[in-house]
Amino acid sequence: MPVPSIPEAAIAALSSAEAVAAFTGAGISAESGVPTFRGERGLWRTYRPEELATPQAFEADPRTVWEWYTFRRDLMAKSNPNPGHYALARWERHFPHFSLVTQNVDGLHHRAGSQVVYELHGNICRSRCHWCRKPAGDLGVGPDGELPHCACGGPIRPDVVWFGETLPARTVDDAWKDVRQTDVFVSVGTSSIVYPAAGLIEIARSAGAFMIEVNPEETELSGLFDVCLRGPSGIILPEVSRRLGLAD
Ligand code: BV8
Ligand code: ZN
Repeated sequence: MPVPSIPEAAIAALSSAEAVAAFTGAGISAESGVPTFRGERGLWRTYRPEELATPQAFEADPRTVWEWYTFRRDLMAKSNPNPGHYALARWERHFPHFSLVTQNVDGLHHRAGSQVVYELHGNICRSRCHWCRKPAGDLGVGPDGELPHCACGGPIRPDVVWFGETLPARTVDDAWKDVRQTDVFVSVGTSSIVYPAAGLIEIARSAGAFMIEVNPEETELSGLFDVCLRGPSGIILPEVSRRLGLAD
């Protein structure tokens, strides 16, 4: 695939930036083989979000919800970070202040070497009690199919944020504070549909950041960006690194 051209304005903004914030969605993991949520071969095509990624769905049918998460955990265990993840891990070491805010639950940013990752929607590899929130390692469905339970009697679930659930307060505070102060905001691989996460785009814009979107397609909020880099992040982000003189 030919490397799309990167406008000089984007390189100039990043070259002079003290603080850069990257905001990622499922699209950055697409080239790792992790299906996106809403795309052509998206995860939701097989299931509807209301059916599975909600506390009501879990309370009504924990086995089906666990089957979906076990399927996704197995998928993610077989997936590896791609050049897009590695580029952002490199940016963390390069920029004086760098923040990585992700909607993804696949843990691929950590596996690519990013040290500080704000996981707004949790992490699918971790589990916790649905009642007392006690962490439960990476517990899942037992070998003979028994569903895991906490000592308090509560059902154990994946440690992700479901629709209708609030995001982790401390992570939100830290991420929102960084985005308010960033010089450049780079949104990568998100359809900008899910809130409050997508609200970060408007926050960065109104804080005066230079706005860059990396996505092969237009999104609901593309109009808020100064530069839209239309292509796969696994190609575009390493090209931006090259233009910034960041050897791999
Ligand atoms: C909340 C974890 C306050 C689980 C996820 C009714 C009641 C309550 C709330 C709501 C409600 N109605 C609406 C809401 C708000 C709701 C919401 O936003 N709904 C949407 C659907 C409209 N939000 C919430 O519920 C949030 N909580 O509001 O709490 C509250 C509390 C109580 C009562 C009232 C309010 C919680 C939202 C978190 C949900 N959890 N994930 C799990 O993973 O199983 S969301 C899920 O969507 C993932 O985290 C995912 O990351 C996220 C966003 O999707 P994207 O990442 O953007 O992925 P998508 O597939 O959409 O797009 C991929 C993009 O990549 C595309 O643009 C594509 O073009 C691009 N792409 C493809 N290939 C590439 C690429 N880009 C670059 N390179 C490539 N190669
Ligand atoms: Zn418990």
